[in-house]
Amino acid sequence: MKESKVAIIGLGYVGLPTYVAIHQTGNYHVVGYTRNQKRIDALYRGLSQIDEPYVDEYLSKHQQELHFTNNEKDLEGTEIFIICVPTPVFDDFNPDYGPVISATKLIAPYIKKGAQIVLESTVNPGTSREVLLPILEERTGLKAGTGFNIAHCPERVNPGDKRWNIYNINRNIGSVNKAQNQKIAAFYRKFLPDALINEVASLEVAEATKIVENSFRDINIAFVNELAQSFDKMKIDVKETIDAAANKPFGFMAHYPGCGVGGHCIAVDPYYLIKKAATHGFDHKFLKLAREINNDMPKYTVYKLMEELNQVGYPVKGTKVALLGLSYKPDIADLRNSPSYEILSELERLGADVVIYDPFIFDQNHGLSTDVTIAASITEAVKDSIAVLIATAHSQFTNELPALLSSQKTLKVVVDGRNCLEKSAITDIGLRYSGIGL
Ligand code: SAJ
Repeated sequence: MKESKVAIIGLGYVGLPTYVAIHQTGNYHVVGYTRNQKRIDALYRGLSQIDEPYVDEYLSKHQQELHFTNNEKDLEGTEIFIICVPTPVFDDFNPDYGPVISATKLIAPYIKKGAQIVLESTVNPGTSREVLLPILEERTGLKAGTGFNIAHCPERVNPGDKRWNIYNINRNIGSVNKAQNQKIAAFYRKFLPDALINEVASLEVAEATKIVENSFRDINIAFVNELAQSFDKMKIDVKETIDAAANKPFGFMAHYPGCGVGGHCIAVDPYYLIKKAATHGFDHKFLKLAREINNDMPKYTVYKLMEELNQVGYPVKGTKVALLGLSYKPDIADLRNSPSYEILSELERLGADVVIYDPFIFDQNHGLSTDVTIAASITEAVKDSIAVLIATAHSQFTNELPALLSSQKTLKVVVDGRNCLEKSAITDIGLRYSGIGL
């Protein structure tokens, strides 16, 4: 006899590993809800569409026991709801809680006394209490804390990471009160190692933790991005400097400069804190400055290209440039907030003749304008190019480019937006090389 019925709302890179982890205990009837019927069909065929091979393997092996649906009636009888939907930002960088609010309204009719509602999506401190709680109390007629619990357990999934996953990443969890938090923490310890689950004092501490850890990363990246610009002028190798500083056994954590900060976490989360603190009269000047520095890196990278082309007598206008890499991080197909798009629009603004290649972007829905040339191979992309601009440190680029570029007759310049090639390997074949701070 299965124990509680658990519903996972949202079946992306957070919801699916959570679904699998709970399902594989064999103790719960787990329902995975997504509105997208195509996604449901793919999941039943063992295609997770997230970069976690073990998930696809599990889905394929347990096809008969899975339950994915877009019929909300299937949520009937659920005792534990886990919301794992996206929390993007609008163009003005205000958080977009649309998906979270829709998910909350979806589950409300199925919440019975004693239910647990866990929000794993990244939100501003205060959102669970100020946004979710009123909706649920009003629509259920129950009181949070006694009728049901709201918990926040921020996700820490790192897309494509081969080492860190849901089974070995620590988790913080906070609720409307301590007794309820102990209950939901006990549930998490049923499908994750006990030691990973840390109960914190409140919803707000749990929400703030995630924003703080990602803002920490953003400001550290901004620090080395600013350093790279300063060291470019002083002709000091910033990568070598950071690597040397990193041999200090305490008090230093290496981050590296690049052509920009992409993704759905680091590039986005600081804005949550900036916006929330502003409503309480505090101005996060430092976080805002870090975001500005990181957002300027695509333009700085194109400026480096202009400088290098200038040295070989080529204007950007009309010059063929191979833009290598669309994904925001290496060896995965994830375009969200990728700096490559800013680099492309700056190159187009300057009139460059751009050809793009990314080994992970096969299908056509990459959001590029139809008149952009997309090469089918790296060889096709660099052929007849005067300049190559690397925007993503895909393994294929670091493995193949030095040899490939040595045979290119027209090539003059390599701008390495991820400092992923050895400078000498490029200059030794007679090409100009510019990195970010190298
Ligand atoms: N980046 C730099 N320099 C760095 C590190 C990253 O320019 O030193 C750039 C990357 O190129 C990328 C962006 O920042 O465009 C984000 O890179 P990321 O490695 O932080 O990757 P994300 O966005 O997938 O971040 C996730 C986060 N995980 C969660 O939110 C659960 C983040 O907290 C992790 O620290 C990060 O993975 C990680 O360490 O890989």
